This record gives sequence, structure tokens and C-alpha cells, in this order.
Amino acid sequence: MEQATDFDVIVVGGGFGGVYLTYRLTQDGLNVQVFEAGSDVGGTWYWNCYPGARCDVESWEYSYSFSDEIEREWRWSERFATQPEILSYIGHVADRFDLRRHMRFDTRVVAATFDDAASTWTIETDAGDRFTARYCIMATGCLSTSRLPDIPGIDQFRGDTYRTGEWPHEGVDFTGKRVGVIGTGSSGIQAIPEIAKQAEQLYVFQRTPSFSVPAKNGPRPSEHEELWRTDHRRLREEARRSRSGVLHEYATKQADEMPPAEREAELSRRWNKGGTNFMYAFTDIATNEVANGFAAEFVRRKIAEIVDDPDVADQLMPRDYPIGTKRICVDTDYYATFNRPNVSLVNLREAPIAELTADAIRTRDATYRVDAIVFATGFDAITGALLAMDIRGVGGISLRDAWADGPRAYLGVAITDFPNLFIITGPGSPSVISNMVLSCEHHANWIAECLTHMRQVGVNRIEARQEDQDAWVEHVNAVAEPTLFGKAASWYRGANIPGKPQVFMPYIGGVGVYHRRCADEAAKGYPGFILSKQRDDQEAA
Ligand code: NA7
Repeated sequence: MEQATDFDVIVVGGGFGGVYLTYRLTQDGLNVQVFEAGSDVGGTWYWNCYPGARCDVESWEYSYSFSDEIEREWRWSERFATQPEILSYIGHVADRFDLRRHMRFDTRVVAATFDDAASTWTIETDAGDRFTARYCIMATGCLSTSRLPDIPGIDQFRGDTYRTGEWPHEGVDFTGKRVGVIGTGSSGIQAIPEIAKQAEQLYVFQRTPSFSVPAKNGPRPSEHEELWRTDHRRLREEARRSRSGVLHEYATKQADEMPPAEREAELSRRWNKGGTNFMYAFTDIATNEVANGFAAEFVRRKIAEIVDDPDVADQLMPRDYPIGTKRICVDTDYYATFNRPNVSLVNLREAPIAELTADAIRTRDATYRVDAIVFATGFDAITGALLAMDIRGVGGISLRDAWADGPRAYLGVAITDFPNLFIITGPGSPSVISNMVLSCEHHANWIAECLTHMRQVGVNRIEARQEDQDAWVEHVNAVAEPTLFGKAASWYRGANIPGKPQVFMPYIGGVGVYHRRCADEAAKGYPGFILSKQRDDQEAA
């Protein structure tokens, strides 16, 4: 049977965003085709199947809210779900609504080109196939382009190499192996305690120490399950109105409004409760260096308490950036892992990696012979997956050129000169500093409502106005400016990728504020966009 090649909507990516878009847009009667590079749904949860991979948002919040049936049917086993459980959850949703029939797996989109006259998109896959659609939605994820560092000799190493962001699905057995892990961000911090349990010897190569708070993970409390079952709609609504899209205990006081003993007790209480709730202890933790310093110093003291060797503890303590300005990590036994006799910390600030040889990682001072190397070296975040494709808008303008000085998108969802193209959790939206599932659902709903509106008013071309995009980008920067985020070389700012323009990419004004802004845009009839009929139609008329 001949394959269809023309659709109402092409969606690139089959993670949380793509799966929900498929549900929502097909419910609206649209003909949708998803292209996904992985062999199944899941996106980041498909690829990041390294040992210890978990979510750092409570499972019941890091899940879809659109279906009462799913809310009722699915039982999360733990407070912070493991990667396999999250993956089976997404798979369950895809099965439940028979969504895979709209998806083509093992297919990477390499190019997307706008036809100005017809107002349609043509996408090209890595197999050289072409498909067209009126609308194209990039649900390509914020952390989906994993990166290898540029270390001399990286091709010389003859042992096994792995990347946390592209882990083999069949798993890896490190028993009896000497292993080097390079990178101590969230992925490294989750994988290291698990690899340490297997490996004969584990060397942790740390360039910048991370702040990490304990998950205090455990089974989902039954009383909580009951509360969620009866009241999930209200709780979801509350999350949507909140600052980060997560039902944290948001502080009501600045640090200096609390006496020292109260501050300490509050930090302790949050530390003992576990998770990123720790970061909401004071209202000014992200804006005031003194307030931030109280939390940072608390974590450094905890590291000193947990780690037996004072010298190792000292090296694990982050000192050169405010807590939270590089993404806070959530761990299970990370610091305690350094008390194991088979684990050694290698401080790359003292002696950087000089090269990889056939059987070793060589720093300036020493040679570490290893059988396997794990690269937990991060992602080309937020823009990486978009810019990996050759996306061309009006007059053939390339997105790479349009974003040469940093990404620009109206409300983080649409781009001037790229009509009929939408991005899920794009730069300039709360994205990675929010609950990603909630933000994916929000964008998908907003886009779906926009397309419905367009059908109702009889137009089929939408493009963000230049002046509105400029004003939004300016606002995104203005909101980030007074915060401490500029003080860290983080992937939020593209600082982990050599040559990438350093711009703070997420919108930090708050999820509730952002949702109101997007709702307002829709309620006023999309004043920040030019809505029109495709050029062909206009000429024919
Ligand atoms: P991250 O947070 O970007 O961490 C990458 C780590 O790799 C970080 O410690 C880097 O040190 C280190 N790195 C990168 N390049 C090198 C080289 N050349 N040599 C040594 N060390 C290096 O990525 P993750 O995957 O851990 O986490 C990303 C997000 O995924 C996370 O925040 C969650 O949201 C999920 P650096 O800090 O650059 O000195």
C-alpha cells in the first residue's frame, strides 16, 4: 500500500510532547504524522536509560493531566520514578489511545523547508524520504542532543565507551571492570552510585562539583495516592498557577526575615524531606547572593558530614557559583559513594585531562587505566536538536542563521520568518526550569487551540510578528537579568558548548505568569501573530 506523504500536521519527536500532541490533534480531527529517531516513544526517557536514571520531579506530578482515566489507572510505585517506569508510563499512554499508528520510528528528520507560496512544510528524513504538511511542530526536546567533549585522543581509546544520553538498551555489566566516569552533572551523579556497586574500581573525573540534595526516595505514600485520586484536578490547576509547575512548598519569607536558627531549621527540614523543594526555602534564593549563600553553605556542611575523607569532601564542595544556577542535582547516596574503597575522585581542576590513550585516561599528573569510560558530559541543550536540522523559513532563511546570536522565539513557541512552525518548550518558555510534562501539555493545548481558531476564522498561515518577538525576547532577558543565573557557566546559558552564544534561554518569570500571558494572547485573537491565507489562495482570489 502506498504510504501517505501529506498531512495536516507533522510532529518531530515522540517524547512527552509528541505523544500528547498526537492525542490532542487527532482528537481535533487532524491528520498527524510523528517522526521519531528512537525505536519507540519516550524521547529523553527512551535514550537516557543509564543505571540510576530517575526523574527529579515527583512522579505523580511528572505525568500527564489530560486524562482522568490515566490518572485513575496508573500507579506510580515510587516518589521519584525510575527511567524504566517513566518509559513504560509513556508506552502505556501511547497504547491506551492507540497513538503509535501515527508514528514512524527509527526515522530522524534532517531538514524542514517552508514553501512560501503554498504555506506548507516539507520535511526530509535521514532515509531521504520527503513528507509535507500544513503545520510542523518541533517536539524535539530540550535535552536530546548529547555531547561528547573534545578530549585529545578520544578515538584512541580501545576499551568500551558509553554516553549516559545514548545508553545501550540491553544494559551494561561493569562487574570486575575498572571504569572512569567523566562528568558530575545530574546524569553522572545518578549513575555513579550504581556503577560503583558493580565496578571493581571507579574513577570519577570531576571538573566542576555540583550541588546535590538527597532524593529521600521511597514508595509513594498511600495517603498521598488517595488525595491525588480524589483531588487531582485541583492539584494540577494549582501546579499550573505556580512558579515552576510543581507543587513545591514555595517560601513566603526572604532569608533575612528569618532568624539564623529558623533559617537553619527550614533548610534542614527541606533537606530531610528530599528533592528540589530545598531550593524554595527563601523567596530570594535565586536573586540574593547572601540568601543563596546560606543554602550553599548548608549543602557544603552536609558534604563534610557525609564524606569521611575531609580532603575528598573539600574537593566535592562547589564554591565558584551560586547554588541552583547550574541545575541542582537530586541524588541517592552520591556523596556517600566516595566512602567506598573502590571509588576515587579525580579533581580535574587540579590536573585536567591531557588525553585518552588506548587503555587509560591521562591527566596532567597521572594515568588511570580503565576498561570502560562513561561520558556523562551533558547536552547541547534547548536549541541543539532544532539546530541539528536544516530548518528553512521564508525566502530560504535558515534557523541557524536566524539564531546565530542566540535563539529568538515569540513566547518560546513560534519564530518570526518561520510561519506555521511551532516549538514545544522552546527557548523563551519556562521549559527546563519548569515541570516539563506540564509545560509540554500546555504548549500542545495552546497550539491545538490556535489551529482550531485558525480553522474557525478561515486562515491557514500564522507567523509571529517581528516586533512582538523582539519585545518577548527582551522581556525574557530582563526577567533573568536581576537573578544570579548569570553567575554560572551553565547549559541554561549555552556555556557548556564551545562557540555557542551565551544567552539565558528559559523564561524564568514563572509558569503561572507565562500561562496567563499565553492565554491572553489567544483570548485577544493572537495579536502578536499575522494570520492570513496561504499566498496561492490570496492570488487565486
Ligand atoms: P550536565 O549537567 O551538563 O553535566 C555535564 C558534566 O560533564 C559536567 O560535570 C561537566 O563539567 C562535565 N564535562 C563536560 N565536558 C567535560 C570535559 N571536557 N572534561 C571533563 N568534564 C566535562 O549534563 P547531565 O547529563 O549531567 O545533566 C543534564 C540535565 O539532564 C540535568 O540537568 C537534568 O535536567 C537532566 P563542567 O560543569 O562543564 O565543568
